[in-house]
Amino acid sequence: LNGSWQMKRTDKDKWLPAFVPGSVYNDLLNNGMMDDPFYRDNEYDALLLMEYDYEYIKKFEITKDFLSKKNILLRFDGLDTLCSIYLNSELVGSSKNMHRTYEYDIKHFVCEGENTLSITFNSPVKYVRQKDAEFPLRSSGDALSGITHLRKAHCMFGWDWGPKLPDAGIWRSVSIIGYDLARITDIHVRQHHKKDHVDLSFDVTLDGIPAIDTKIRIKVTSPCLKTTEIICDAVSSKVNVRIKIDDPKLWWPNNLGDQPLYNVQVLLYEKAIMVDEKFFRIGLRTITVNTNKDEWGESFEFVVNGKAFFAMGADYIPEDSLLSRRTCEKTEELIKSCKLANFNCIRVWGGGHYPDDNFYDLCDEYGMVIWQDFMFACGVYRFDKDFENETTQEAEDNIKRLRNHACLGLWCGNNEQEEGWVRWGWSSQYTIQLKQDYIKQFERQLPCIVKREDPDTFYWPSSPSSFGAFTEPTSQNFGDLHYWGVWHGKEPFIKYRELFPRFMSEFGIQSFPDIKTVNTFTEPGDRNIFSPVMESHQKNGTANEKILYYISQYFRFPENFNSLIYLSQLLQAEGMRYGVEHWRRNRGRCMGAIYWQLNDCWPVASWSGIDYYLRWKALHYFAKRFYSPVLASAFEDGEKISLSVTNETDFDVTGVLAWKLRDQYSKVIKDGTFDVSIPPFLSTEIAVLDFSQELDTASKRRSTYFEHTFIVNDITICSQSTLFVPAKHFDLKDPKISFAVTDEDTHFTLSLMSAAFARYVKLDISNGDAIFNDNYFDLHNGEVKKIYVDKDKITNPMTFDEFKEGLIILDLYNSFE
Ligand code: BMA
Repeated sequence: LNGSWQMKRTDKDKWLPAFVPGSVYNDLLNNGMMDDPFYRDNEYDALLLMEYDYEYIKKFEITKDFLSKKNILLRFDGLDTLCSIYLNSELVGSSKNMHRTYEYDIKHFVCEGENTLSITFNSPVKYVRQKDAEFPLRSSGDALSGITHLRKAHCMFGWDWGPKLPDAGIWRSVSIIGYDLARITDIHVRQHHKKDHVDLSFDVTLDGIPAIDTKIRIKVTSPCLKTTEIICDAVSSKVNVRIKIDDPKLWWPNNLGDQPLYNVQVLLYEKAIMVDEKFFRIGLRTITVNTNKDEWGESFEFVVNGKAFFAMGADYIPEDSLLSRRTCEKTEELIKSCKLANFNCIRVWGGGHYPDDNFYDLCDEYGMVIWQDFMFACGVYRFDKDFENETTQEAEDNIKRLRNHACLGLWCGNNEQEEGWVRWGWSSQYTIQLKQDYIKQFERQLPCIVKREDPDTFYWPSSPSSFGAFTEPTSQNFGDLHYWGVWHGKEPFIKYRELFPRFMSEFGIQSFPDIKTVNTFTEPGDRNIFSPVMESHQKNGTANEKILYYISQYFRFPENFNSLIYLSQLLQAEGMRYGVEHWRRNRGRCMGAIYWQLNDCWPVASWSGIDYYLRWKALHYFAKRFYSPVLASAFEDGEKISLSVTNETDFDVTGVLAWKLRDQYSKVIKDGTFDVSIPPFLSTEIAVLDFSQELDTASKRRSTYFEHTFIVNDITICSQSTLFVPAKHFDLKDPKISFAVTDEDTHFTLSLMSAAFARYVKLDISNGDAIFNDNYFDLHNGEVKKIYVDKDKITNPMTFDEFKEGLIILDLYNSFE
């Protein structure tokens, strides 16, 4: 029943054309009834539109043949949120949970010929306001009050990076299902890995009572197209089928191996006629989280196929505040960008909605292990019978939908609830009953459901947590940690180096999005961070002040608006680098660094590394380097530099670690090399170099930098410069960057040179968007740096001349006067 519908505000008469799946905002926009809520500060008018109720209507035909089916169901993959459903003017049902799928028996409501389906959506804003008045519950300070009463993506009501746009509507597919005897409702695949084969166990659930001659056929096709198949009788509504897979091709996280996927087809036959069919893919792997006692406390590490690996990635939020604007193509671009930046893990944060199937399909394909929060975040919930029932069904729906995915690594109860009870004063604000409700929900209900529906996936009560039961949720030595002293607490980046968490699941620094992104929502007069429009695209009240504060700590005062954006992105990227490199140097003790946050849901200043238009900020380019499987990093301490190599691969890495001490014109003052061989999955300190003699005056410290490169098989795999003073105090000289561009078959090649040390060289094109193989890099006088741009990574196809003309180069020296 997707496609064209009609809609109207219930207090108006005029019906408007509508599109399903979609949303109220989407339809109002398409009908010219509202302005784009992302533009300037239109958001506030859009919010007012959600004070009303909206009705959707569709007429459709039912044939005599279809009507004769014994069972006819109306299925909704997603309804947002409070609504009543009428078929031919009779109430079929109502729903109040955006995160669930609904099926209604409509056999007795449908008729032959024309039928009318109508759905009325009630104002979510009025609902939460009323609920909050009846029973006030705290939730994120940046959102409307009362939102934890409603099972609707919390961040739709506002967040510290998100607008208040609590849209409504039919956000996923609607369909009618007709069948006579049985249909497949669910398939659970479990894997038993043996020495040389994998036993797959399929639990197939059928709806209805299978007839005597009902059969199930399961076909599993390997990546090299070898099919193994079994046909068996379906004697009851629960059927177990086992298939042995010889010579299994194992699935691995990105950079640890390939992601072979097996096609699975489950077919249902009645009297030799195929009546239902399900198709999906699986990856053969075991995946769990190890929590073993050790010298520091307890480990917290993902283990795939018996191998513990260091998780590297970012926290994911909903991709679009207007759900109708999300597309498979955009999701693919996002996940591809994660792969390009060497991610192997993504945490789906609990304040949004459960992503679509295609998100998980892509994570299967690109090797992203998913830390999956249940959708509860930063607020107090009232766990009454009704809420328990809703959340049980919601958890079951989503676990069943996602549990066969290769990428699914962990279920987590919620985001920051346990921390909220322990550290944010909730215990003194709320009754003991509500505190007990927390335990009931996250330490009894959800783990029980996970154990029942997906016993092979690890359950973790909260992020962050240590032991559960309100016991030191933010301990460094147990479980995962969120750390916000840097940023919210304005601590310096080096503070990260004092932390030794077992798994860092959130830490972040804000920045402004690219100027091209800013241009999409501003008029020229708005382009000042304190203008009303820029402030309304900055949802963290004190963040602009913090960005300026951090700039003052590390950089000089920016020359203009564009330089301010550039510096804000460098701050963010450098901050994250400080943390990640340190935790990777401490691999073993720490086994994950997931920074806040991967993406944006609208154009905004935020902690994201990729903005709403999927433009990479400096952070994402930095991530590509600091998440590189083999990382050579420098730790500066006064005039000393410690060099380490971290090997997150399954093979020995042998190479040459070369270093140079250079002046600001890149003249080499001193240099050296180390032959290095690092065993798999290990981090080692290679050397500590002391330059106190060479750097005995402030002026030398301000004009000398350290460069290191790691070369494996004649290929430079890491290259980085380190300063001995904050960048603002470094005596940069005009690098007078020059370049040549050549047009190769599939890419443009840039050859860049500089007349002095050039710091953080940023490449961009004004007439499109491109992903460069490297960016925000340093140039050393006397060396040519080659940069490649795949032509297919440029958003709009362009000629060589257009590319050359559009090229923009910025560097630190040119960011201030
Ligand atoms: C974390 C997240 C979000 C928030 C972010 C930045 O705690 O869980 O709630 O957006 O901090 O403040």
